[in-house]
Amino acid sequence: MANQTLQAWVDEVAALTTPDSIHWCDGSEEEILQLNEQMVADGSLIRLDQEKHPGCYYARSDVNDVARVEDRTFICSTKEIDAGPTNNWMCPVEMHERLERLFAGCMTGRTMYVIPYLMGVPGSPMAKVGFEITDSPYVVVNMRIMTRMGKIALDELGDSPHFVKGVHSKGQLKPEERYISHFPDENLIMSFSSNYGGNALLGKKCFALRLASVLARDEGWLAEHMLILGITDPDGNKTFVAAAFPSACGKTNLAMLIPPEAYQQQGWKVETIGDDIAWLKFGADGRLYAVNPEFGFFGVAPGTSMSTNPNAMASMRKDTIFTNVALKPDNTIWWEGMDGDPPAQVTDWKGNPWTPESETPAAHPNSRFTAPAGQCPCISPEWDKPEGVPISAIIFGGRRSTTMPLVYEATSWQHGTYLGATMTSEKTAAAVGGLGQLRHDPMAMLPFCGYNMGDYWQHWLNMGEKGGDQMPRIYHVNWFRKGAEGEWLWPGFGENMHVLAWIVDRCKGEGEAVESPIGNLPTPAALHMDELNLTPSAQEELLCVRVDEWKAEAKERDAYFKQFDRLPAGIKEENERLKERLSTCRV
Ligand code: OXD
Ligand code: MN
Repeated sequence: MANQTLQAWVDEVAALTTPDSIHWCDGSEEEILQLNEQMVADGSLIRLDQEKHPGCYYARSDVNDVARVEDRTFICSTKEIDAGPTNNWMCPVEMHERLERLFAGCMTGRTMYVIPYLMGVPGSPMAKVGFEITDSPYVVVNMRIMTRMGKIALDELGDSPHFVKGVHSKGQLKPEERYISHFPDENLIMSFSSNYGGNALLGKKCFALRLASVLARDEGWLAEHMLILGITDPDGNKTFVAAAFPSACGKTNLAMLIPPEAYQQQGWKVETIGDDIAWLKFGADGRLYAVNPEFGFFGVAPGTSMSTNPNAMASMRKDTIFTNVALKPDNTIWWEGMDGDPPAQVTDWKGNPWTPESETPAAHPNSRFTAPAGQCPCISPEWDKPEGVPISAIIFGGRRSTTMPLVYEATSWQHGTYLGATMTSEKTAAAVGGLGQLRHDPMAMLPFCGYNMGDYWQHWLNMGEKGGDQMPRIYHVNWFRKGAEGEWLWPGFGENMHVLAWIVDRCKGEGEAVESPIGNLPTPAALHMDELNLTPSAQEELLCVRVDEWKAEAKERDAYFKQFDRLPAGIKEENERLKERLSTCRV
């Protein structure tokens, strides 16, 4: 082993955790086959029907370990103020002591796997190397799909001492021993007692968002919870867009959108670059470029079908791991919302018999597929360009039943940053607890920002200063507004193309808009609303800005902002301006 820093760290972790053996992962096909075999033999994986699902496996997690655990996730910066009011903080010395007690001897009787992986495209100035040490072979096979793993990362690292360290043990999966801890000053992640993707696949949320956001602040770039897509318009021009939505709000669906027939005929096309994370950096031309640092999709399964997202269904046609979905007697899989009628009988995600009469879901609402991104039929030819793609627009969105119109446009980068900072959404199953409650989720980064949220907003404002008029335009969308009877007003899915096309038009200096107190709204004609089967009242409601609702929203924002000691002046200013515009506006 040429890299002394790496070897010394691996030795240190092995001395603490005392595994029976150490396996350095090379990321080869044979290695993965052998690990899959081993897990099938010990019962932790089930091989699916290999004709219908070649190379695919099925896993069930512990019933108490099915989602990210935000109350057990910690940012252990030296000073508490640097974690800020939205993160759990613990003094790094104390957290190290606590974790050392838990990790001591935890791999006895187990193999310790050392996973070298790369986040980003090889040779890209944005690529970064990480190592995950784990005692979970399930983590290894998932990391092989989600990251560029093995020799490629070792080659990229060479003898550099700069890499992100991750130590993971599934421990005994006791919830009270669960800690997802980040040490930004040491470039270190330590995760104990969970085997769930977002807590255990350390390249994803822990590195590519929480630690990367800190690196991005220090190095002048952005690490964001954003999908990236390329939109080809009828002139054949491609516009690249990044979009941030809270977990389980349709990012994967939007990233793989198929335009409605009428749009396709005009020449519109959508391609995927990423579905969850974007790293954005200034290019030599001064524009903001984005790369998807991941290599796979870790998508929510329920609701995914040939009608809602055929591209996702095609992405998982082979070499995919399904976790916590339902298993059919013929060793194929099922989940709520899949095409066709529910099967007469399945085994549910807990391993119990299930029929359509059962009162609980067959698949856990946060059950997942882990699929190679390269298998997506609409993957963009630019998805692995080392320099990334130039971003023309950034979209923020939340799940809101009321108040938020279908789409509106910020009038400046500062105003757009304010739109991101004030994002709120109804909670989903991607994290434990509070389903359906409205919560603030700034830039969809609430669970993922590795430092003080006020400083993070300031960093966004600083990026805007630097980029000037080359910065992307910023939008806010809401696919989830409901009518008086609780019905969805907007059809969503492919029809979201109406909104994307307007955004592309705006980026080209076209597309009609009207001013409102909250920002610029499209006219119904600019959205081609008449091509949809919407009632006149739905049309109106979707683009309606109710001043009374917005005054209540602004009041609530005032209260929300009080917790931030480091609220940037630019955000405060936009909040005051909004209130002023609302107060002079006639209802
Ligand atoms: C995810 C999440 O898994 O945001 O992408 O929870
Ligand atoms: Mn996500």
